[in-house]
Amino acid sequence: MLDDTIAAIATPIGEGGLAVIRISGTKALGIADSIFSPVGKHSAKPSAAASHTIQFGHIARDGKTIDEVLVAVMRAPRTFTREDVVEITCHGGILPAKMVLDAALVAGARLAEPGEFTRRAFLNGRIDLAQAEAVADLIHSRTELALSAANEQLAGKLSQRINELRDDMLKTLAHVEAYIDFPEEDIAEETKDQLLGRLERGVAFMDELLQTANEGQILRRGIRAAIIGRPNAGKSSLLNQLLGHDRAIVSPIPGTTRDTIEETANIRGLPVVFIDTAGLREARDEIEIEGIRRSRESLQKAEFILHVLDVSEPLTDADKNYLTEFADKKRILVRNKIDLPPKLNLPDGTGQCGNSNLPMVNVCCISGKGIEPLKDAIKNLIWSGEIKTEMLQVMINSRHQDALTRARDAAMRTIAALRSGATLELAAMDLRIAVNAVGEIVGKTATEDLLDMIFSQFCIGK
Ligand SMILES: Nc1nc2c(ncn2[C@@H]2O[C@H](COP(=O)(O)OP(=O)(O)OP(=O)(O)O)[C@@H](O)[C@H]2O)c(=O)[nH]1
Ligand SMILES: [Mg+2]
Repeated sequence: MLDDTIAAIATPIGEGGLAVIRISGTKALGIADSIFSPVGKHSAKPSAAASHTIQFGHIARDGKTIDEVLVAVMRAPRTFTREDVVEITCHGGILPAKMVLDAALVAGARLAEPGEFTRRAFLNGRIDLAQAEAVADLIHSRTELALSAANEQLAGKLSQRINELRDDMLKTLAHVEAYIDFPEEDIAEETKDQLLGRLERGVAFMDELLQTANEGQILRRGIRAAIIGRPNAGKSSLLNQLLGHDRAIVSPIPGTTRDTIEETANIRGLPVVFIDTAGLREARDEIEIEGIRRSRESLQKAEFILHVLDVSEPLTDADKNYLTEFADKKRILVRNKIDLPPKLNLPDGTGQCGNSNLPMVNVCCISGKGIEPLKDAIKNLIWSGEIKTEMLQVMINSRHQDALTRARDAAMRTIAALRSGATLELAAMDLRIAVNAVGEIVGKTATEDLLDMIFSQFCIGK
């Protein structure tokens, strides 16, 4: 498959200033030659151009000019895919980009699959699998913090630590296997202690990495928070305050929000998807019934809840129901409308959740008072402790988590086997499983299926 030359539009489909068509493979320069005519004495045919230069000219098909373009010529191996790469920058707009791509396809390129450029970068050894995943994370990152974590991973910070771990385990494995090859020699107590020590350090390191999984997930996927409360409590006003712009309609009429509204906000660097819901109450019509059904559905999916209470009104049955119904969810009580005379008396123990106090924040969604402390409370609820840079360097994803969990289990079995004096073959077998599982993270051991799964999540042209 690496023998053919692939092409795709690398920029989003739509109207824009510029669009880029990317071609990679052994025939990239030849294909570019056949569709591109240089203009002016400073431009050359791609095959005659020096590497890493830009040529100006026209793309033509059947003798007719399609567009005026710039062609970047990059020769292997100093390219993203390590193959010859040509990037044609044409005018943005669906038609010019599509026609330039078509010209390249007619000239012999094949349409690239999603993520195929990055897949080639991996197969040709330019980046490992964890770095390839970081490319996708980078593209999808929604906050600067997520972006910086993706950059650390792309730079190979996680890969380096994983490779060290794997090398260390391989050394131990070689040691154990040496004893298997010379069965007349008994493994000395001292050597055994050394091996056990090394394995235990490995497991401790895996535990450290595994602890970043939750935060890694939050940074990549975001975390879902439902805003709930009775009609008119100020849920939509709160959403708007958290987003920093007027997204949802706010009105003094109870039952304003009927459909659920989802928007991502940047909370202290963390992407949080807030879901504004219809206030749960006895529905008056069909639309409201559907709105309330959707609200309940998003409540199920939410990872935590902002419960908005109107302090200018006495507690109602609806409020009480909320307090009991969602008692098992992580939540923050938001006491809204503190600019008005207070009439709300919370029943004893309202702020309690099990043995701990629920975070409670006073806000005014008209002036924005209390919103910053609320953001702090949200950050503290979903991310324990400070956001440390060292942690960002090794933020694992769920695939890494799965591989590390298997590696850890196998390493623990190896430790148990060595301790109990079981056969060394058994210890070696489990240790090999552990080494392979760790290797999956960087792609040292990767099946076709795994690669398909990872690269299919990319967009075409990446
Ligand atoms: N005085 C005061 N009024 C507020 C405050 N926050 C919201 N309001 C008002 O309360 C009313 C209801 O606000 P919304 O944000 O629409 O309330 P909601 O909870 O989304 O209501 P529904 O969508 O109907 O369930 C509006 O008139 C807001 O202007 C506040 O902090 N102080
Ligand atoms: Mg509303």
